[in-house]
Amino acid sequence: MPQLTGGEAVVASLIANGVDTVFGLPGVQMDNLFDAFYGAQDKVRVIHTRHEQSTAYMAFGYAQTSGKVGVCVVVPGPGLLNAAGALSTAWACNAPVLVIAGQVWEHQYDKNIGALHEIPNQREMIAHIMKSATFIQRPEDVPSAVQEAFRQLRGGRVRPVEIEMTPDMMGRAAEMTLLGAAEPDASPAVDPDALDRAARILGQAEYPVIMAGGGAMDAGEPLLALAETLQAPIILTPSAKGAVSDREPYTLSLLGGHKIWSKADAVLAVGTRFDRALLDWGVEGMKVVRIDIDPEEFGKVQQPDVAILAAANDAVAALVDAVGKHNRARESRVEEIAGVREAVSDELFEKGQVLAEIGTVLRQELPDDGVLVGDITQVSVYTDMGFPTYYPRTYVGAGFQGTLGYGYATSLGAQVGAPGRKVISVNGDGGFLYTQPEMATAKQHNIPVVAIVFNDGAFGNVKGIQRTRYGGREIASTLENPDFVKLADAFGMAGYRAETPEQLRTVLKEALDLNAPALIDYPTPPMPMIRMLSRGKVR
Ligand SMILES: Cc1ncc(C[n+]2csc(CCOP(=O)(O)OP(=O)(O)O)c2C)c(N)n1
Ligand SMILES: [Mg+2]
Repeated sequence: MPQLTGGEAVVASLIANGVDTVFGLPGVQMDNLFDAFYGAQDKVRVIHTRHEQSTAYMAFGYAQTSGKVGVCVVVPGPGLLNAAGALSTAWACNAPVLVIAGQVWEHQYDKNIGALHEIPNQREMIAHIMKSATFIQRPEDVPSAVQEAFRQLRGGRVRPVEIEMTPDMMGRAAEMTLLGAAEPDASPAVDPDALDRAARILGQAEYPVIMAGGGAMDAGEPLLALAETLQAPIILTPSAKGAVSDREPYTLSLLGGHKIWSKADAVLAVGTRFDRALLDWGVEGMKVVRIDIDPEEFGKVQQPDVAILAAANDAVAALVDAVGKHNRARESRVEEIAGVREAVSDELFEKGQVLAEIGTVLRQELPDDGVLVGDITQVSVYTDMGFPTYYPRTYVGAGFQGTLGYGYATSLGAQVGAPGRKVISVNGDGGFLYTQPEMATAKQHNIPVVAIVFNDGAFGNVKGIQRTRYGGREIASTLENPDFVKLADAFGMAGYRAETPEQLRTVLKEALDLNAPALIDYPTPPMPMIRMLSRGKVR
């Protein structure tokens, strides 16, 4: 049996699970672990950031574009807390992020004596936004603990997972048996009775629609086949963008979905919390079929008529077969859906012309397999509804967490997870400064993201609300910004300025061609506010 330190065992177990990149920020309690990474540099790339939030954002972005587990490493206490906003974002997006946190020394553990970086009940505190959080007590427990973490990260409803360890245990050697890669649990079998009831509802419906969320990201093929069979539009939430290509004639954004909702008499909701429809649009009188891997989702707001507990791909594929015998004769809805899509783009253009023009430039300049990471800014509100997406995992958002400032660091991880492809990071001037110091990380690790900062000198969303709903009583929403082009220069990257969509096109082309990190400052008057366009009761 080999003798390994706890730290070496962590590294060996990560490698056994196919990890070749981690995002971390060291400190004294992590020195034994980082020393183990030192010895494995030919197998694992360690990308260090300037703030712990960015280790977790990068792990999140990496997971979102690669579909693999993103790993981050942080010191205990403030390090882990610094990462918590990012981890809550990974939680919201069901992203497989493994966070490896330190602890205080063993003789200090759980004593609440004010040891360096000590916070009471660290494990319990972070557990609320983790699928599991585990204190690993002995070096020899590492292989099984890491394997269990990966089992959880690869099956069922995916959520971030935490493991933590004292520095003593990372440094102590013990005899142990290393384990192979974790096998995910088998997905639950599709219940034939539920399947038949669902097929009957959908097949008999006059106007069935499909709504897909992030849980349907890998179910694109059967979703499209089902849409064709039922002539049903597929409403893709922002988290599902790319699951089915927008080149297919059946996809609709939330705004398109909102427009057709009153006509629908049955809905199949796949891998989505479905809150927009249940709480906001209304589903009275509509038959509801839900597919989810998490049984707790079904009854949260309203009991569905049929609930199918299964992986999205399995259940939708089974439905494609099962619907046949119940299905009505159907005329093509393709033309009607095309009309809705046109009405959506007309409305978006009318309500937010400059956003639509910018969105068009972004789509035309970003290759089809390129990745757009949009922070919480007006341009992203537009792209959520109006940015055609062609491949899974090419459009990254913050999910229900709406985490301002998640974008830039996330885009760097997204780029590491999608090497050789183009990545554009869309930011407001407010959100960008959250993780702006990671320009140093982009430069040091040569991560060629092109960041655009839409610079309206404001927390524009907040200011707009203060203007329209609070009688112009503006407070805490005006921003005095650095010169972003000079900032790019200071970090040793190319900086550009554009003030119109056409200027943006010119400099974006140039920046994307550099294959090096770059920043584009886009000074702008207040942007149109289109946030509410897909909201409101329909029935
Ligand atoms: C963590 C977090 N803090 C605060 C907010 C509230 N918030 C939403 S948008 C916004 C302003 C964003 O400003 P900016 O990034 O400049 O984008 P703009 O609206 O100006 O386009 C704020 C403060 C949030 N969503 N998340
Ligand atoms: Mg702004």
